[in-house]
Amino acid sequence: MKKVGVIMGSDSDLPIVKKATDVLTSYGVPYEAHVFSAHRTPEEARAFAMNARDNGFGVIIAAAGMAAHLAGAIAANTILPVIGIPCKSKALEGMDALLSTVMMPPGIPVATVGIDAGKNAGILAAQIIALTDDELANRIAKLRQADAEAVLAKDEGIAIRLQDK
Ligand code: RP5
Repeated sequence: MKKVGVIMGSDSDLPIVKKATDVLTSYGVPYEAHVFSAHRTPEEARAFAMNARDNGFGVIIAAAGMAAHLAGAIAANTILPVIGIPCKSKALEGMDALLSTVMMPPGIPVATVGIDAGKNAGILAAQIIALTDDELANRIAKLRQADAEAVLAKDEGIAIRLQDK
């Protein structure tokens, strides 16, 4: 199975990234995590992206906050699909990172999830790996079914909860 590359701009992004790696672990998808910054360690980020395909990666998740150029910088140096997670920071509450990540020029796409949406990034990465792995696709389908059943159980209970005082 191909690996997921999980790159964060700073270790301060770790709580968000952990939501993605927890999903990958629960699906049995291998990953490798690094701290590379588009601005502070651009050469390392570039080298990782350029070699990622040859090094057994199938998709890359890139999480960054503020002027979040990490996902775009990675995408510029690989043809692997790149998933961007815009991370919330104090001043603009993640809008800065969201726009920096999502508004890529034509030709270099970044599949951008919501602000701090690490879980969705993990699921999307697993779905991409599952394109060539039927067992993984089945595991993802089963977990989605379990999620649906949890919502159905809430539906059944909601009338009773509305009567609670
Ligand atoms: C970004 O700047 C990082 O991705 C992080 O979200 C933000 C702040 O970084 P630190 O100052 O916490 O290292 O590059």
